[in-house]
Amino acid sequence: MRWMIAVALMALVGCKQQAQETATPAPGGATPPAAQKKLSVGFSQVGAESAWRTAETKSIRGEAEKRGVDLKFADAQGKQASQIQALTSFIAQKVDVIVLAPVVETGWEVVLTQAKEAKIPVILVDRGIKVSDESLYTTLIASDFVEEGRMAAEWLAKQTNGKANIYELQGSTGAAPAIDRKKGFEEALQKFPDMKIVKSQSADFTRAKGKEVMEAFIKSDRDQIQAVYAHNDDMALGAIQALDEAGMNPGKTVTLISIDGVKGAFEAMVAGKLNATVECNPLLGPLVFDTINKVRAGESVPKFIKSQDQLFEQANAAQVISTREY
Ligand code: GZL
Repeated sequence: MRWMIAVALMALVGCKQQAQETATPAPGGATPPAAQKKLSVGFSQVGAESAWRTAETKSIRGEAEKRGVDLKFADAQGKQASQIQALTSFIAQKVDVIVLAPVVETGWEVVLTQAKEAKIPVILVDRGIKVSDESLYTTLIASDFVEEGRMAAEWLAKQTNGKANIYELQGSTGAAPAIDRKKGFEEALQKFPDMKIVKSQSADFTRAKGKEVMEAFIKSDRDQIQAVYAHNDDMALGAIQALDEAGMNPGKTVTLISIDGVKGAFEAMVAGKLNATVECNPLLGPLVFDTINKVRAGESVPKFIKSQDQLFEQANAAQVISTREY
């Protein structure tokens, strides 16, 4: 009996010894590349609803490729349930980090608690969330949508000498950019009593819905429409199509301002049909992976890493369009 225990102990020591040998770094201290485990990141993306969104996806997937990251990508097609399913799967696969572009602000506590219990850091990109426990995510990398809304309102007030009937195309219901771009716009408009939002409706950040909602506005209020505020360029481009088809001269008799700064918006400004757009940078790939490296190295990162935004208008669109990366 004793000999069996001795044999078992020797085997145990042998395994430990053997384990130490494989973990012992090669000469020069570096772990052989083959033994280095690839960083694995689970990325849950909203969908592909706009040119901005596809530019963001391209930036994050391209940067992962460049850095040799094992990126597990899930397109939720605009459904929170699909995002929650994707995060649950990432947790089961024991990814090192989760990157989430949350389609809406609420309903994340359960799945993010599971990620926290699994000790998987969560990085939010481009949209924020509302949670009672802010430790459920490490940081948010995004633009300041309230500021974007304010910039749009200030510009429109100047452009229309503080007097306009405004028709608003809102983004997806419950999404942080839709909520905050509306909030910022309305806050700034308080200084201009003759700037009135006459009608406001969601067109879900898509070009098709933007055209549809604008057609309805034209049908009911044709002669009142003086300005359009769209929460993104895709909806503005749909509205321009509807205004053109109705013979209403977008960019001239109807002033339009939107947000994102995608190539299509610059083309519309050069064509004189869109008056201005507030850039919201989607090229977040490098910043996302630099932030992941900091988090994994144990460095502290701010709770909100803000992208800088800039307003572009027809006057400077022509000389800037060739420099646009998305
Ligand atoms: C903004 C992003 C918004 C864009 C839209 O960070 O969440 O969603 O403005 C996109 O184009 O659909």
